[in-house]
Amino acid sequence: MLLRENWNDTGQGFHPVSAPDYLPAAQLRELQLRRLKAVVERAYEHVALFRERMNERDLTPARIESLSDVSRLPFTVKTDLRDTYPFGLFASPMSEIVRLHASSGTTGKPIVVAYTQEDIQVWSSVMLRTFAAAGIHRGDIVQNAYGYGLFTGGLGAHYGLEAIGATVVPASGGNTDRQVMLLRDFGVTAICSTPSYFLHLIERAHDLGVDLRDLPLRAGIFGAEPWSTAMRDRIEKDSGIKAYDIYGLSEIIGPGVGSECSAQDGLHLFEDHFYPEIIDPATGEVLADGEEGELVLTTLSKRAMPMIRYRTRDITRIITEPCSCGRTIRRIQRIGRRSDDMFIIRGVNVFPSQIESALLAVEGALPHYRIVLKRERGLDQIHVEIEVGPEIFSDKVSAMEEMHDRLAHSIERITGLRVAVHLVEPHSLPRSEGKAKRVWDERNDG
Ligand code: DLL
Repeated sequence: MLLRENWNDTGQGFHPVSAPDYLPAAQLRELQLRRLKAVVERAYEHVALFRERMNERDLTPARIESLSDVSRLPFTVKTDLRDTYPFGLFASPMSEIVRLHASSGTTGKPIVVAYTQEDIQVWSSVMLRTFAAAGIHRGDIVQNAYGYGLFTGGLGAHYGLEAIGATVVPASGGNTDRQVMLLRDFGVTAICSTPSYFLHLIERAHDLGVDLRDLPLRAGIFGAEPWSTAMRDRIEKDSGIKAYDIYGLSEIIGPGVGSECSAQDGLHLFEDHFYPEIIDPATGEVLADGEEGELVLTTLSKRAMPMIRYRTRDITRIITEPCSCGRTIRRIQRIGRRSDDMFIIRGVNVFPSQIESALLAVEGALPHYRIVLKRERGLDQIHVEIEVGPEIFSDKVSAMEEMHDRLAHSIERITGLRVAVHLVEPHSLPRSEGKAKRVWDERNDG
């Protein structure tokens, strides 16, 4: 199959060499331009919404002559997918579409995404490259605890793992006690899940008398939600594994847009398939490499559903410095926040990730928290509930007070805001099996 030709025997079993990760820049740009022209033509020909927007701008595909011409193309946004629900942005006839996925989001109709046979091959190959970057190879036994189903995580990871030749345990999300049993009994060496679900697994394993540090488990491939570096440190310390960040979104392909390598210092973007730009989210203006802004992606090879200049809402920056791993594809900084998850409290902009970092900077705070926004006497207030270890609860009131003050100060230092901190007992907050819900906005509840 297509993927085999990327493999070379490195002497340590079969390792995919993933040639596109190491393309010289000029060759990569040439490939991107060729693919860009083709995808713009395809979208123009088959997707009415895109054609109309091009026509409004007096643009034709022939006017795209260089990579920088991307910035002349119209943006695509999430509501475009909702407005054309379910199949309005498809560029292939149903007879060529072999898979549909959907992402529910928080309100209204889901967004639907489609794949042809070729799209599935590209997806498998970028997931193969993802796993290769995290050091996964033949002989690894990988428990895939991303949800199988309409969510792209489960099947996306599954195909990549099979392509690399690892043994997949398709556990899907949930049924945590059984997950712990499989991890232990099957000698699992790597796991895929959301970082928040893995935290739950660590905790449940501990309750069941299993210390993950004693198992052969050595790597986790975690994504689908923001997680701070403080959270990564906790995960690595409590489980003894290396925790790699992977990024992606349904609209673009699912997981497999970018991933960390052994350097764990930014995520390599699979630029040969996804063309990145960083824009100012307020003005839409393209920013220079290195500047922080909203990530905009153009799919260069997607057939069933090409996405032109899709506004991800994810905030990051492009890292242009070469990576110590030798890959030439560029990196993006880990995504800590989205332009739409910010809340404004008494005039101050706050991101949930800032609160997470502040909390986890305090020793004794457990990585289980939630942020509740309330309106009290006409003023917005942030309440933070956080679990703390049993030793703090069983101790004297003074230990609780001291902990409370340290957490409140840490948040104030980072956000500039005084917030109401509530210490709660271990296990008292809801656990997630997929993406964690961190913020509960109760400002409009009565
Ligand atoms: O979450 C695809 C995925 C599955 C990625 C498994 C990684 C692993 P969606 O459900 O469409 O797709 O959600 C996409 O999740 O725009 C980000 O806001 C967020 N997200 C995904 N990965 C990360 C990450 C999948 N590593 C949305 N860090 C994206 C931060 C992430 N946020």
